[in-house]
Amino acid sequence: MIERTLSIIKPDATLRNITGEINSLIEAAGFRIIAQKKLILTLDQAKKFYDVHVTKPFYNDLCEYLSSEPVVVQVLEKENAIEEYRQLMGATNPANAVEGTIRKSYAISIGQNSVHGSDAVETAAKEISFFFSEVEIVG
Ligand code: DAT
Ligand code: MG
Repeated sequence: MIERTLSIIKPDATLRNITGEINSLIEAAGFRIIAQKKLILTLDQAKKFYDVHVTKPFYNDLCEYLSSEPVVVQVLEKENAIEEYRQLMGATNPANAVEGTIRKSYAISIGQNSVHGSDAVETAAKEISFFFSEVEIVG
């Protein structure tokens, strides 16, 4: 089934000017980037986006990090996009990421791990609508 997933190229990657390199990996893996924009999140927006992690000890650091510098948010479309993008991203901790994944290639640490991807159909729909209206998505 053709799916859509929400991807974020995080501050560590935008700061190092590797958005294009990451987009090349995304496109080479067969995803279509059907919406994309660069923005700086407010702390409140980052907290809302990551509210599922509110009880975690790393929540405050995570939200401050995500709102510290520009991010590129994008909608990716592909067969089985949600699971396949998780595979292309690699493990949350780059020390555990498989060769050839985005996080293995680019992540600095478990926190500064270069990319976000939705983890389920419901969260993908919620996260896409957090950033994009229907007219901004060109599938
Ligand atoms: P993922 O981004 O792979 O979906 P997650 O949803 O469990 O991982 O966590 C969201 C982000 O929070 C993750 O990309 C980086 C940060 N994070 C997760 N676990 C962490 C930890 N143990 N220490 C510091 N930051 C962590
Ligand atoms: Mg997650």
